[in-house]
Order: sequence, then structure tokens, then C-alpha cells
Amino acid sequence: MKAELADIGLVGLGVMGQNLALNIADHGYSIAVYNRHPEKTQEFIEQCRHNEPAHERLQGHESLEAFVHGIRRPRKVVLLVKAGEATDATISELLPYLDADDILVDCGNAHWLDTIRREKALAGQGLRFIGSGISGGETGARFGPSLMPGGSLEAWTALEPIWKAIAAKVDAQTGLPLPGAVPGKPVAGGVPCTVPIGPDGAGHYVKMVHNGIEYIDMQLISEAYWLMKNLLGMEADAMARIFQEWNRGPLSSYLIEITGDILQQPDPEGEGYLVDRVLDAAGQKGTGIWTAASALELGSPANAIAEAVFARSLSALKEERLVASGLLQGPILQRETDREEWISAIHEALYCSKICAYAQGFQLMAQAQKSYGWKLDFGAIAQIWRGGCIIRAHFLQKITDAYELDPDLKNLMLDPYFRDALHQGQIRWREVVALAVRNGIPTPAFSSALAYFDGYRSAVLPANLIQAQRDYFGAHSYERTDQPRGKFFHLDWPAPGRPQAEV
Ligand code: NBP
Repeated sequence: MKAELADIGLVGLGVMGQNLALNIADHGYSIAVYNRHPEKTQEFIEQCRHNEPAHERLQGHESLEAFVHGIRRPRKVVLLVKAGEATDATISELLPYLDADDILVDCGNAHWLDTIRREKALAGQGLRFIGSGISGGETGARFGPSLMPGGSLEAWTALEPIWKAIAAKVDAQTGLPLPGAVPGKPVAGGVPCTVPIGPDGAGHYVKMVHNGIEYIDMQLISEAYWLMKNLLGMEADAMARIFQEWNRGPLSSYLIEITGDILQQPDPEGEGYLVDRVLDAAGQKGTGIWTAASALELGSPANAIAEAVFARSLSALKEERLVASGLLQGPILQRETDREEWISAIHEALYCSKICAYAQGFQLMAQAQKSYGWKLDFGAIAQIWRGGCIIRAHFLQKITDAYELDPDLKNLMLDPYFRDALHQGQIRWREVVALAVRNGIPTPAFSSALAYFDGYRSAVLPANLIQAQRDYFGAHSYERTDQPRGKFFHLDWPAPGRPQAEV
């Protein structure tokens, strides 16, 4: 008997691919799967046979041709392979078997310019392409990720039922993530954490900014931890309790929650806590770098996000830092005794810095939409990050509210809720940064977020001098404060009649 054609196909049975395939099957869709190394496909199907209620909806294939021909037309084929060349190679291998109107859905962490290029090239061949960001790691992929699809609306309509079914769900009233699903029993009801983001590369761009925000969120939390450890002399388990407490307030988020878990984890190899044995050299895969590079290119001041990337790079210079620590002296560290007061101040510093970090991420997306001709719905983007993804947080509901209140909001810091929070927290935020500086404890994210806040709220900055210098040595011209914007002047410096500086 001929097997029924599958509703959808998936290529790439790595960590994400296996979990997303099971999520899709759990929601009642039949799915054909294929992996470059066929033994992985066999293993996956075999494992599922024993453990997964939805295994009968999985169809493993060992040839690409059989895989493609096993999917109902117009086909939907999800790619979950390594981003970059592997994605191009996989698309090229699939092409001979695909038919007009089939839809490729790339869920890898692709660079948005690659997605624009691929969409254009495939459209020329009559195929549709969706670049869909996915966040939430393997658990998200399995039980409900945040999905950020970019592509034509018409291609989205074909994918929509499946994407809405498998995405994380949040409560319509509270915006809180609904309790997780269990294998075979998906979450029923709730608002799905996916919306069409925009054309071509928009989905992957928004996913990239999500990751950039993830970098700064993690850096800010690590700075809070480091201050409590060094300035207040707190042990890991005591800090775990603080993060657990913070997780019940405005900072409540997945990253704060897992930090509480991490800090109380004993070292399985010996005495003490595991966190104290983890080497302080952070890795990175590239999306943070892309976010910072895009901010630089677009002239969007995402300095705190970039600092978070640089902080990882600096941490990775472990051997150099070890040598430098014996050669470069800093101030003598003075422990603070008023623990409660400083913990509360660090909380304020973390919250205010987080507001600035998100303001930078949304400002960057606003700049990108102008450059790439997208029309992004920022309230909806914040909404689909409330569940499933790594940066999920209660706080995101406030961002959605802010854009609902003012869809043309120029900067999140200007929204009344966030403005009040910054006004309320800034004195203690400044005290925390000053204390860290006095004691020689690096807090690049707290400090750069504060510099962003102070820069953005300054009607006048010292850039007048920079413009004068540029005009002096390069005839780059300047505008005057007493003339309309856009009118440029140049002076043959030094102006006649002005006394020469002594050399
Ligand atoms: P894994 O490393 O677990 O799996 C990678 C997959 O890519 C495997 O199926 C592998 O096939 C396949 N692949 C490679 Br590598 N090179 C290939 C090639 N030249 N042609 C065809 N297939 C190739 O990665 P993962 O964590 O599952 O990530 C998959 C994608 O999802 C990546 O783009 C990643 O950026 C993205 N992503 C990951 C996460 C996460 O938390 N892990 C989150 C969001 C997005 P093989 O088995 O034959 O080697």
C-alpha cells in the first residue's frame, strides 16, 4: 500500500530538527524527515517508535528524492541545518526535486542578507521561501518555540496553521506563558508566539536582534551576580535566593529564573557550587556580532548590546588576563556591609539597564525597517517574545503596551511606564556604576547603558567640537545652532584675525 503523503517535510535532524519534528507530529501533522547522514534518521525514527506517542506521523527517508516526493504539494520543507554554506548546499540539493509553488522554510540562524538573496533567487525559479527565526533552544523546539517568519504573506498563509499550532502559547489576558506541553499532549488555546514579521529577511533580522538582546540580558545578569559576589561577598546559594526573589518582580524572566537554578547547583565533581568551577571564558556563535555590526552600519546607537559582545571577547582572553592580573594594578576592593541596600540598588541598576538595552534593540529594528523597506509591528514582536524564547519575560508585555499606546514611539525610554521606571531607579543605578568603578569591578553593560540613557536625554552633546575638528582637518563642514538644519558651513581654519595657538 502506498504511504500517505506527509503534510510537511523537515531536513536536518540535529538537536533542533528532531525536536521540531516531534512538536509538529504532536500537533497532528504528518511529517517526512531527512538527514544528510542517514544513520541519524534511522536512529531518530527508532527512538521515537518506543518513546513518542506521535511516532506514527513520522516518515523517515534516506534519499532526498523519496523525501521530497513523500510530501503533499505544494510542499512545505523546513530546513534546520547549519546556517551558511550548509543551507545553500541543502537548497541546491533539494532544487531538482521541488516543483513550482513549493515553500522552503529556513529555521536556521541565517544572516538576513542571505535570506534576502535566497528568497530572490528561489522566486526566480517559481519557489517560495520563508526565513523563519526560531528561539527557545531544544525545549522550545520540542514544546513551543517563538517563531519569527519572514517572507511573502501568501507563503505565510500556507504555513500559518502549522506555525501557530507548534508555537509557544501565552495567556490572552495576562500575557504569561501557558504551562508547558508534555509529549503527545500539546497546549490547547492561548495566543501563539508567532506572527508574520515582514518580507524576505525581516524574520531573520528580528531573530538576530532577539539574540543581540539575549547577549546583553545575560551580560547584565552576570554583572549583577559579580557585584553581589565581590562587593557584598555573597555565596552562590545566597545569590540564588536573590534571583529567585527577583523572578517574582518586574525582572521576572526565563534568564533570571535559570540563573537562580544555576547558582544553587552543587558541583557534581566535588565540594561547593558548580558555577565557581565553570571557566570564565564565554563563547559565541555570531548573531551578537551581527547585531552589533548591523547597528554600526545603520548608525543605530546599540552600545550596550555591542558591549555585551565585547565583554564575551574580553572574557575569552583568559590566558592574557591571567598575565595582566599580575601586572596591572587596580584599586583595593572594599566590601560593602549594607547588603540589603546594595542588593536593592543592583536590582534597580539591572532593571534600568535592561530598559535601555531593549530600547536599543527596538531602535535598531526601527532603523533597519527604513533601510530594508519593511514595516515591522514592534508591539507584536514583543508579544511573540513573551513565550517560548530565551528572552521571554513579563517585561515584554510592557513593551507591547507601550507600542499600543503610541505606535510611532521613537524610543522605549520615552514611554510613560519606562520613563517612570528610569526616573525612579536612576540614582541607585548611578551609585552602583560609581561603586563598581571605584572598586575596579568591570560593569561594561551597566555603564554603557547608563551612558546611552544620559546621551539620549542630552539636548546638547560635545559633538559640536567633533564637527569643528572634522571641518578643521578635512573640510567636512558643519551646521550652526543659529541656522536651519541642513545648511552647511566651512571655515578655512584658523580664521583670519584669530591668535595662533602656541606650539
Ligand atoms: P546541530 O549541530 O545539532 O545539527 C546540525 C544539522 O545540520 C545536522 O542535521 C547536520 O547533519 C546538518 N548539516 C550540517 Br552541520 N552540514 C550540512 C550540510 N553541508 N548539508 C546538509 N546538512 C548539514 O544544530 P542545531 O542546534 O540543531 O541547529 C540547527 C540550525 O538551527 C542552525 O542553523 C542553528 O543556528 C539554528 N538554531 C539553533 C538553536 C539552538 O538552540 N541549538 C536555536 C535557534 C536556531 P548531519 O547530522 O548529517 O551532520
